[in-house]
Amino acid sequence: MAILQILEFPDPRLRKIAPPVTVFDAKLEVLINDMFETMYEAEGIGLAATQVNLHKRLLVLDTSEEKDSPQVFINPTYAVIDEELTEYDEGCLSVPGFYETVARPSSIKVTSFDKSGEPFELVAEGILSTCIQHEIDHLDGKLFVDYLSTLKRQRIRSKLEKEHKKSA
Ligand code: QAP
Ligand code: CO
Repeated sequence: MAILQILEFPDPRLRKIAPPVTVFDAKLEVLINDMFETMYEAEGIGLAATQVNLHKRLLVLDTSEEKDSPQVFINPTYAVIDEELTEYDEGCLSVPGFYETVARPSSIKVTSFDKSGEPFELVAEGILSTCIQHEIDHLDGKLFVDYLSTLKRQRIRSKLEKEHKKSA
């Protein structure tokens, strides 16, 4: 297993749109395991392949308290079940140190493939719904900061750019 490097905002590679996974093989399984290791080590609840500079429609998450419920989604899509919005204080491993409230549909029906290429569906609510929407956004080159005001986003951008200069 390996810890992968996580891209940070405003890295332009976070803006790439990921194409679907077409091959379900042992290499994919290695990538999934590396993504879980990277996510758990960084104390995240979700990680999209885009964030580790792998441009494939693949994401991993674990929203459980005990960190014992890994879930993999390949080529996921969703339909909004309930137009009602829920607000969560969202963070992102690619925007370290910043949390802001984002409103998203409360309830979604997700259609996806598992790591063997088998299709599955699930209805997600609460933090799971928010997390899946946040991670699918990554696959489309979107970040939670895009939902904030320009002022807030620019502030986060310049603070992170300063951090990046310091550590460069
Ligand atoms: C997305 O985010 C999410 O700033 C996943 O210093 C977050 O795992 C969906 C993290 C909240 C719904 C609600 C962020 C770790 C992890 C940081 C994450 C940090 C360390 C973020
Ligand atoms: Co994120």
